[in-house]
Amino acid sequence: MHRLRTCAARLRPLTASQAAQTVGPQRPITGPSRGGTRTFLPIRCYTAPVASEPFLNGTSSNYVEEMYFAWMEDPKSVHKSWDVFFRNANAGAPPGAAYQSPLGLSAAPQLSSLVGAQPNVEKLVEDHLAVQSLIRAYQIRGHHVAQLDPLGIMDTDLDSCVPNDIITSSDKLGFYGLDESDLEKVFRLPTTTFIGGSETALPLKEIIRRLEMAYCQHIGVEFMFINDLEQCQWIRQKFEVPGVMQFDLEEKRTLLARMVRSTRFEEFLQKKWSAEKRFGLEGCESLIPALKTIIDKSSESGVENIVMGMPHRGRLNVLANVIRKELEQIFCQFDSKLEAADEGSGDVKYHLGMYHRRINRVTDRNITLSLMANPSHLEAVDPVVQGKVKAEQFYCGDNDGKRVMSILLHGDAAFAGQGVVYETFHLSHLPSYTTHGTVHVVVNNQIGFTTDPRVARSSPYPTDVARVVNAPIFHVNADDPEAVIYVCKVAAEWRATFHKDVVVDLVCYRRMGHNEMDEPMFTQPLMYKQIKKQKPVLQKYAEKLIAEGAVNRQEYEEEIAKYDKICEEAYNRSKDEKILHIKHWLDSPWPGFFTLDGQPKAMSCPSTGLTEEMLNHIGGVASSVPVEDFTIHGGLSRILKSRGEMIRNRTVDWALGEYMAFGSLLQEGTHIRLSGQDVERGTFSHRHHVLHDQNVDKRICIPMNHLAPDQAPYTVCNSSLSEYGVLGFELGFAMASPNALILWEAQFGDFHNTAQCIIDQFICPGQAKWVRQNGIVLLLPHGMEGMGPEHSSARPERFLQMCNDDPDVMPSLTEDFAVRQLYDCNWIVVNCSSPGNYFHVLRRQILLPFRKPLIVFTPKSLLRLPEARSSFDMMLPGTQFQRLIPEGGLASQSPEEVKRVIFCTGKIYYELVKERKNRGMESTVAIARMEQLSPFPFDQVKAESELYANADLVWCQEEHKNQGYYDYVKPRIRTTTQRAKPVWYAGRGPAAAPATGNKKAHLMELKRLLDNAFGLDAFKDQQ
Ligand SMILES: Cc1ncc(C[n+]2csc(CCOP(=O)(O)OP(=O)(O)O)c2C)c(N)n1
Repeated sequence: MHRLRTCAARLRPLTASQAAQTVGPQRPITGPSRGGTRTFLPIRCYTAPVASEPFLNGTSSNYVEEMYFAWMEDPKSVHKSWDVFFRNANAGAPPGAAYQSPLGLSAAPQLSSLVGAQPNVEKLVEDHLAVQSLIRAYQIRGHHVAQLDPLGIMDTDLDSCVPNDIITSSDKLGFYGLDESDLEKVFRLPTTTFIGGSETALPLKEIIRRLEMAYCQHIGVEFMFINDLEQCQWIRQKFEVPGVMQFDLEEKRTLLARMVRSTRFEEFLQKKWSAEKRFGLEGCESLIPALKTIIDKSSESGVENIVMGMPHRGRLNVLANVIRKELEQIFCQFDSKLEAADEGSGDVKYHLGMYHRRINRVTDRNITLSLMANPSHLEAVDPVVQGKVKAEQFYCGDNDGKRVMSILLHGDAAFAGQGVVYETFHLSHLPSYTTHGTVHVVVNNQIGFTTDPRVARSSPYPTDVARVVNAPIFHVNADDPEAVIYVCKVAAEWRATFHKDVVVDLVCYRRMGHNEMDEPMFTQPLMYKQIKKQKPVLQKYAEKLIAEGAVNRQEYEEEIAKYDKICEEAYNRSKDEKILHIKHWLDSPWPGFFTLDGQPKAMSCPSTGLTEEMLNHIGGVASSVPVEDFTIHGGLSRILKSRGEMIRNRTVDWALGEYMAFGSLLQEGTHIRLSGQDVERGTFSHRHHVLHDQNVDKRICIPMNHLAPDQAPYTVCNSSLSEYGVLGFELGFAMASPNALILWEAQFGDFHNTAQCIIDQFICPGQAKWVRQNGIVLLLPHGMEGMGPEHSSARPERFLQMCNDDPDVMPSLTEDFAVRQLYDCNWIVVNCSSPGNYFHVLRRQILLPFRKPLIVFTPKSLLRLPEARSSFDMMLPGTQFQRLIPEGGLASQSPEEVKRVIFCTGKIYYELVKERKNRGMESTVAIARMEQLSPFPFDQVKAESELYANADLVWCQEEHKNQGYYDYVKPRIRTTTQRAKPVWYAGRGPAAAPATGNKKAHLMELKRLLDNAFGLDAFKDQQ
């Protein structure tokens, strides 16, 4: 009921004749429309001065409403002057004429004639509501009829229906109970529109025309789903205020020059290398000025560092004309005879990244632009960019994203199809993951390779995914460069104002097919017939400016000749390039970390041990609550108490081992960030890095941040339930600085497979492809504990299969072998059997003079196994990570008596030790733990197997034979022994699933594998 209350003075329409006197030039109500039916003719001119009541304004409207409703109930209940006013208004008095001075002050005779006109208040209310609804309809659905497709053949929203409530012909006024006779009537405008400019009332015809102008031309604005009034008002203002999209001469000329560069760059490449794939930008040339506008505007609002991620389309153009990579560096990439100066595979030219710091010419301010290298996997780079941006913000203290921001580019098919887009959007508002707004730009060429949108997505627009985070979406016809630039300005301002994501959907076409070698007529014949007829956008825009007199033809031609000359000269210089330096394409340099030649400063690793004092100090923090008046849960008190006891006994369990590593690194100045699902407490309730006050909501304490006043900060954050997005994010975070330990923990190790793309495309081959190192740590809970096929295996076989060390070549065992093989490897894979060794490997990750990804299979039952504790002695100065822990018991004292050496890794070690004891075989069977699986500890395996000359060699694992480590270790152990002995297998048989779901079967399998491991005759048949 209340919603319908409205101010009478606003309702009152002018009569047609009155309106005619006050309103500007008459316009035709309908004009040519798309398909002959859809829209009015746009006319960019706004003049409609209308008088208003002197005492009515936004602030008085509530009061007037009250008066009006009171008057309706009882005219005598209000002052006489209001009575007269409302009578006059209802009788059709125009705005400005309904008010009369109170009776007695002026004569009243003329009033009676108006009052006598019999008010029809109901109709008044209805008409007003109708106009309000109509305005709202354009705001909500105007984009459905906007002319977005430059080709004019597609419905960008995949729906050719015209909404009933958009007035595309005068007969549709009936939907609102209005008709043509109402068109000239003047209506007060609600506060939720800005189409009036400085005017508060307009004739209906003008209202519709202005709504047409704002919402149904070359820009389609989708924003009314945003549930924040201020933000909706902001957008309305940006698009509705008459004349808001005006460009001055200088802007037009700059825009033309940018269009020239964008267009001629592609033409130059096409001319020189017509048989090369480059994924050109033809059909969306306005992308370049679009990006430059976003950058200019953002620089204007204080942004100093922009990290970009983008797919193949137009990438070279962006490198050349947005980031300003030297053209010769780009052109020489086309020369296949160039020799690579760097190790590794390198990558194709349209995947490489880039980092550049320069002066922004528009703002005269410094700006750093980087484009992240990315794999072919579309959208995979999105979360990586966000992580990098978050890190850059974090390290420069940019807490609200005012100095560092991201721009993400997308293809329409990929934006709609790839789930990681959604996962990335969902990070955008989370406190530990937000980058305070990203500008997304979609190159919507209305096709994905050969597939039409109608069979590629179910959502109307490719951009609908952005609606989940209330991001406004600006669709724009990319053949209208001024419209493109305008929405880009608004997008950058939106980001600077609200620090939220925003999407610019550049609706364009693809002139050349998927790439330059492709024949698009096979699959989209009609579309491409139209494309062949389509005048290039540069030509269209140049003709428009020439017609307007903004430039003349000669100036335009000179601009083209100038850029062509730049390209030609760079091309000549590029012929002198003999060597291809992938390092020149580095997106994240780490100044000071390497020597000037890019080499590690040393080829050694200091001891990773700590003083007893330090261990005690960190242990003290780990077992206490370092703030006053903080009530923790009783169960947690017991945990902290038992931690205290362990510290007094000079031992650590898994959680304390981790605490010691983190705590010491923090005190040494290394920032640590641990992210993943439920990491704050730990999935297995062992970590408890965040304490929660039991009496005060959301009051927390992170003891790790109370170690020392000058320590580095510790970030521990529960993530959204995403692996692909969050792992990508952390990888990006780890790219920003080598002086931080960034860890991502999977809830259970097997869940890493939903982040496989990040692992396969970035983590494993990142350095080989893009010469950039990364020290990210993956913590993957792993272990066969009778929990069924899920949650058991972190799939070690997959990580090991992707290690680059040669199984068949025995490396030369130099003094620095251990560190050198770390330097040469693509990643490090470990499965620690003790918290002490876990402690060392974490610390080694930072103390090494280079960075490699570290994959850690972490335990579950070992977290609480008393045998799996480590003494302080294992962690004191001089101690270090043990790649292999040799047999240290009875067997090692008389090695010649030993009949078998069992090599194993991880948790099975404890089962083997128990079984050996039960069988009384301590002097006949040696057990060696391989803690670092890759790079393979050739030297130590050699030493251990040579020590037991009379023993056979067994690899024992609890995983199935086609899984786990066997296929990786077997050929390498054979290589260390020069294939003198077989490597027997004791473990589960091959299987499709990682584990049985039946607990009894699980235990049977375990018994069988232990029987094999200790049955000295078990492999007789296989000899
Ligand atoms: C994850 C992924 N799946 C498939 C492909 C193969 N592929 C390369 S480009 C392309 C079409 C992409 O279409 P769109 O996102 O609209 O970008 P456009 O090429 O049209 O610019 C496909 C399917 C890929 N690169 N990545």
